[in-house]
Amino acid sequence: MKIIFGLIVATAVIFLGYLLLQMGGATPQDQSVSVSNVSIVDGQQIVEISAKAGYTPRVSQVKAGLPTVLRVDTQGTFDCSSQIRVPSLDISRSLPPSGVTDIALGTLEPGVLQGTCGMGMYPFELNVKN
Ligand SMILES: [Cu+2]
Repeated sequence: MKIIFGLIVATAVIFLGYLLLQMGGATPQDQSVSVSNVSIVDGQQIVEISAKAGYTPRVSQVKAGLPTVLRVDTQGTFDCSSQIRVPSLDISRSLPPSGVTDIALGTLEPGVLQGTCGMGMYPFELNVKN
């Protein structure tokens, strides 16, 4: 009996380890920080993020003092990240299931600008620096 119990425990541990590996493999992509998703064109700063089951990249590094556009890309997005909000700027927009939507953010002050999906479940942020 002890051997069988030991085998069950060993199998469970291996299975859990496998699950953790799978989850670990998925996170680096989600948490990628500023992979040059920000460009400045004609004095206007464009921040590109994608929306599908959350926002990628989660954190973007942007510059203060420039007119800024949040460019949100959706591709078969039917979850609640298709409703995007930036509460401090009183912005709430519905995104098409697939396409690109530009949202003017105005000129940003230094600080952290927080955004979320419609329900406040998926966060993203713009780290605004001088
Ligand atoms: Cu949500």
